[in-house]
Order: sequence, then C-alpha cells, then structure tokens
Amino acid sequence: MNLENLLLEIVEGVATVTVNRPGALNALNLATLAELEDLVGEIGRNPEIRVAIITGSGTKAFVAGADIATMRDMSPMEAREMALRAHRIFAGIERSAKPFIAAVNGYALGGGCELAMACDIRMAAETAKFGQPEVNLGILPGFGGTQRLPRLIGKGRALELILTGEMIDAREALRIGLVNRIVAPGELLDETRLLAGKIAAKGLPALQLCKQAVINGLEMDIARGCAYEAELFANSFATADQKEGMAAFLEKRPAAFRDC
Ligand code: DAK
Repeated sequence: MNLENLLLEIVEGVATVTVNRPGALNALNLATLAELEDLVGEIGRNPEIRVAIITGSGTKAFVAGADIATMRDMSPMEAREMALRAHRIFAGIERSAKPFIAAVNGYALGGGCELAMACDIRMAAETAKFGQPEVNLGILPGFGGTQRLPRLIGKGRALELILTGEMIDAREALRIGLVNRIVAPGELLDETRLLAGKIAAKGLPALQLCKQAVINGLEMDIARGCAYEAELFANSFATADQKEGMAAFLEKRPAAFRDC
C-alpha cells in the first residue's frame, strides 16, 4: 500500500497509524482520507493486526480538522462526496472486527474530534484540546459529529460544544466522558500501546463479538439489545476460543487463544 500522508507501524499485533501532515496540523485532505479508507480495510483483513491505534504526527496536533484549504471552493456535490467518503471510513472503524484506540496528542478539532469519536477508546495527552469549531466556518460538523458527540456526552453538552465552536481541554473532556483517560504527553504512546497490548492478548472472535454487541446494541432499545446480545453470546460458544478459555481457567493456566 502506497502511503504518503499516513505512517504505519506494526509491532506485536498492534498497528500504529500516524496522520503525518504536521505542516497543516495533520488536517485531513482528500488524499489522506483515501489512504485512511484503504488502511482501515487492510487493518480489518490483516491477520497480523489485532488492535489499531490512531495518532497524529508531532506534539501539537492529533488532527486539526478537515483541510480547510481543500474545502473552501467545494460545490455542494463535492461536499456530499467528501462527507460520504468520511462516513464510510468512520463507519468502517466502528464496524471493524479490530478495536481502534485514538491516542490524542494535541488539537482534535472538527474532523479530528470526529475521527477520535469513531474510535472505540480515546486516550488523551494532558495537552490535548477538543472542539467542533465548524460553526465558526459557516458549516456544521460533517463527519458524524452531530450524531456521535451527543451519543457520547449527551445532548446538552454536545449542543454547547457544537453551537459555540469553543475548545475544551483534556481535563474537561475527561470530566464529560469524551475521553477515557489522560496521561502525560511523553507517556501517551507507551500508555496507549500498553492498553492495546492487553486487548491484543485476547482472542479475536471474542473481541469482535464484544465490539459488535456494544456498537450495534447502542442503536437498539434495551429489549432488542439484550436479545441481540443473547444471539452473539450463543455464537461465542461455537468458537474454539470459548472451549480453550474455559478449559484454561479450570486447569489454572493461561489461555492460548487461536482466534477461531
Ligand atoms: N486545515 C488546513 N490547514 C490547517 C488547519 C485545517 N483544519 N488547521 C491548521 N492548519 C494549518 C494553518 O493554516 C497553518 O498553516 P501555514 O500558515 O503554516 O501554512 C498551520 O496549519 C499551523 O496552524 P496555525 O498557524 O493556525 O497554528 P496556531 O497554533 O496559531 O493555531 C489552531 C492552531 C488549531 C488553533 C488553528 O490552526 C486552527 O484554528 N485551525 C483550524 C481548526 C478548525 O477550524 N478545524 C476544523 C476544521 S472544520 C465536510 C465534512 C466535514 C468537515 C468539513 C466538510 N464535508 C462533508 C465537505 C469538517 C470540517 C472541519 O473539520
């Protein structure tokens, strides 16, 4: 795969994807979105990868939004194209069998905040800043922000952020549930890889079923969600990993999952 705007490193089952346009604070232009779309697909297919981390290059920005220079002269049709591509990518992250963790190392604004929200878990450096400043540009969040933000932090808080366009710091993001954890900037990648490693040690079928139950269940009412969970629970008993996991517990030894 030819990557010019993203860096990819795979170590012990953990893929680290770095958005690498530091001159534009890692803003997402069309080429970067196209590479991200391909890479999300590849992460899903590659058996060497169990967990993915998304971060930004440098210390200043995770992703400072969609690239404003790219967007300025877009027609409504081109804007729709771009939105649909971004929705495909972000839905691909959510529906991927592999867990995705955002390591937010600086500004996560607009499309950057939306990219972090599409990930399953968000880790933030103490210096990270979050916001949906689109209203300042005369537009609205277009990469799923109006949908994912209220689901994550509630309607009132989401509307406050979206309607004011103001940024919040990592501490506030933690307080309102936008991020899972805050760490010192120099420790962000190590801490995120530690977390990724814990997850990567589990069996892939169980990881996929857990993720599917939560992501898809959130779109259902509680009764349908529980019925859906029961189906997935039943499916987990068709895996060799379930036999191995339970045998290992009873034999007081670590499980050796085979991802099947
Ligand atoms: N796009 C393009 N370039 C950007 C950028 C961005 N989003 N953010 C920063 N840069 C560039 C700056 O232009 C500058 O470039 P040079 O002048 O050096 O060539 C360089 O990065 C450094 O930025 P600053 O000089 O501004 O750095 P400061 O420390 O002074 O300020 C900042 C940092 C993050 C506060 C500031 O750069 C800033 O406010 N950036 C814009 C943040 C923003 O508004 N982001 C949201 C973008 S809106 C759509 C779907 C979705 C979206 C749009 C359309 N469709 C479906 C079509 C989503 C929109 C967004 O994400």
